Amino acid sequence: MRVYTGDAIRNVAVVGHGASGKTSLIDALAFVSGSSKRHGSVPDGTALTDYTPDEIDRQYSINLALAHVEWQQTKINLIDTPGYLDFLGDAIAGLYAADVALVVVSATSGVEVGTEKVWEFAAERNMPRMLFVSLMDKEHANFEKVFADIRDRITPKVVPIEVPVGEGPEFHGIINLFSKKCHMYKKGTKTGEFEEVDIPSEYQEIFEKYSEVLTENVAEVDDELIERYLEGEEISSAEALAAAKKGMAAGQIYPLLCGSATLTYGIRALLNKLKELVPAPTELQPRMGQVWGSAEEVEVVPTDDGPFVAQVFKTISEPHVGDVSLFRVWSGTVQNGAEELNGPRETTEKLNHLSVAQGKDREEIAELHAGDIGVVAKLKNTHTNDTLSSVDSPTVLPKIPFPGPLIVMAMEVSQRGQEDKLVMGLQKLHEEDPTFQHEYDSELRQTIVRGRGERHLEVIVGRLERKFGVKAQLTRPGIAYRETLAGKGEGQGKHKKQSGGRGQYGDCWVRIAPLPSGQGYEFHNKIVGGVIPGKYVPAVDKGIQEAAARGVVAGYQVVDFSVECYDGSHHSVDSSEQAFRMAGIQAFRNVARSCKPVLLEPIVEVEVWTPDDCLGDVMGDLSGRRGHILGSEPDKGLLKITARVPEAELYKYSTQLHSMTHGRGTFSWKFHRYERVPPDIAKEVAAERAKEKETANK
Ligand SMILES: Nc1nc2c(ncn2[C@@H]2O[C@H](COP(=O)(O)OP(=O)(O)OP(=O)(O)O)[C@@H](O)[C@H]2O)c(=O)[nH]1
Ligand SMILES: [Mg+2]
Repeated sequence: MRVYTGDAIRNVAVVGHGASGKTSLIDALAFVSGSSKRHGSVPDGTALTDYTPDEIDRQYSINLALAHVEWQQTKINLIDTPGYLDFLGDAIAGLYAADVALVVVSATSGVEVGTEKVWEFAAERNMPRMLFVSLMDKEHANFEKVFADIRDRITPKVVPIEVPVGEGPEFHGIINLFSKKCHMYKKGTKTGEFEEVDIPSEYQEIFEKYSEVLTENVAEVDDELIERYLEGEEISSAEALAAAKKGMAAGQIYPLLCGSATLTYGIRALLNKLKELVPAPTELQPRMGQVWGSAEEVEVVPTDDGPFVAQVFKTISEPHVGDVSLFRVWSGTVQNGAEELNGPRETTEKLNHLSVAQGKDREEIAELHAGDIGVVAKLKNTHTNDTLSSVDSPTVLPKIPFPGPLIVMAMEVSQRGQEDKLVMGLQKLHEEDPTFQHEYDSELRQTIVRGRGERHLEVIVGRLERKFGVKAQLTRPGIAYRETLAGKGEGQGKHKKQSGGRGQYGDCWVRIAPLPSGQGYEFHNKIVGGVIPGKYVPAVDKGIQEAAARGVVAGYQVVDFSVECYDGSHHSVDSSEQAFRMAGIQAFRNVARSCKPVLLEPIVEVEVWTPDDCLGDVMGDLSGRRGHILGSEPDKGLLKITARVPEAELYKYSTQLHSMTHGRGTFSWKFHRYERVPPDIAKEVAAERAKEKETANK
């Protein structure tokens, strides 16, 4: 592989809804360009960028993956991204590593939820975008309809620069609006070969209609051009193309192309347009970074001779290779074997075996220039989102904003003794995918895992087994219930044992009273006259806390109460700390029961975004989950509902919301406070807990 300088590089993230044909398109681009030896396919499990066992089994993309094509002295880096929203994190990482988003829209399904989502993310980053109508050969393909759909639902600034000749099984050519010529594909071609002909007369009208839209739109990019256009002057294809590039970079137009990855029709034209319309990294504005260790900002300029700055946008852990880091060079040039700095982790890393990736294959390369995308294995302590920079000019780039998790589950190992391996595996998987999180909850005694959806967590279970040999399963997560006391009480705790030799004697009297929510626990020593010697009072306190941790109603920790220890007695020989601790336990058990104990549950505040037409269903569902709706307001083109819902009722909510809103709804949540559980439900929780204890004791 030759070394490319920044001006001859293009970086394209291929994004879109699930099954829109992204992976197939990248495979076709790589094959037609000659950069890949075979034309792979997703159903056969041979696609260049769907190479992991997970992806081959499931026939859809799960991970971001890299490919590149060399086309007319230019290297086009292609980043394949998953369409399923469970794996949105990788789509976002792909967008952050690229300069242009190629949004793939199926010719039969048109704009879908995933299309809208990736469009929004690219828009937030102000990324230039182009669109590709895929699957043009498929039955019921309808270019005109998809174009209208994009215009109405995504952007009015979409401008077709190609028009298909025939659709579905009839699809056999593409009109190029810049060259005003038509490519007729050779039947049976495997590499997108075509014959260039004049536009067929029956397509003249369509050509003129679209041509006008194109010229008008690109002319508007340039004052001089629009003047000439309005005066009826001819605008050359070269001028139109240059204006289209400028307009695309500025977000004034979004070019639309079309084709079929299976038949390789339109693939050469797309390669040309990627080269011609996508800006080279060296043409881009500098990014802003921060000088490591100071608040000073620094421009990261995409030039070969600048100080080296690169960001890791994805890490993949491979069982026998260790971690593989995918990174984008934002400035400078890096040589194979160079030593670079990871400032925040206070480490330097040696970039041995510097490579570029073609699907699962890696090829070593002597150096990478500003704007290029590379791969390196076995970094010591560098993870997704870290910046590597030259030791002399330590820099940190802003982090990629990965979305937070939406679903919580518990995870158990199937075989005892694998717990440590589980933790290690989960940590590795978190490092390669920041949208996946895990922690051990010592109160629930469960490993809690969080992800973007059920499918996401199932994939994690699969990876644990394949990569780390840990068999695990997902279970329902426990809820951190609490208990508190609604009333006051007082009484005695006495521990007395006489069993030959030295006995045990502890005796205390306590008053217990509720405290306001969130106040915690207070202990007041009100002993007078040394009826309990000072050295034993802390033992009473300790005993009370121990008993409170075990609960009264259902075995959950009792919170928010105060204790006054006001009386008691002791024995000069038999009293001990241990005996007073036992007395404290007894006192709490005796008294708390009469203090109207109640069960508390965590309430979370959720924000749910839903399309208007699903509002009724979503509200109804929240109420059914014992939710209390606080209000709704328009937000981000949807309706945002704010509600408070018991955490116990939110199990698998993301799955339900997804199905109610056909994937268009999203939500986020945060802990609000503890509230009393209604009595009938409290009974069920207590019964459930008792059952758990019984099974645990068996
Ligand atoms: N007829 C036809 N089928 C295609 C074409 N491109 C892709 N397909 C099929 O459409 C299905 C989905 O294609 P993929 O390439 O996996 O789509 P994707 O966008 O990568 O999907 P995700 O990875 O799930 O986001 C596969 O069965 C492909 O074989 C095409 O041009 N024509
Ligand atoms: Mg795919």
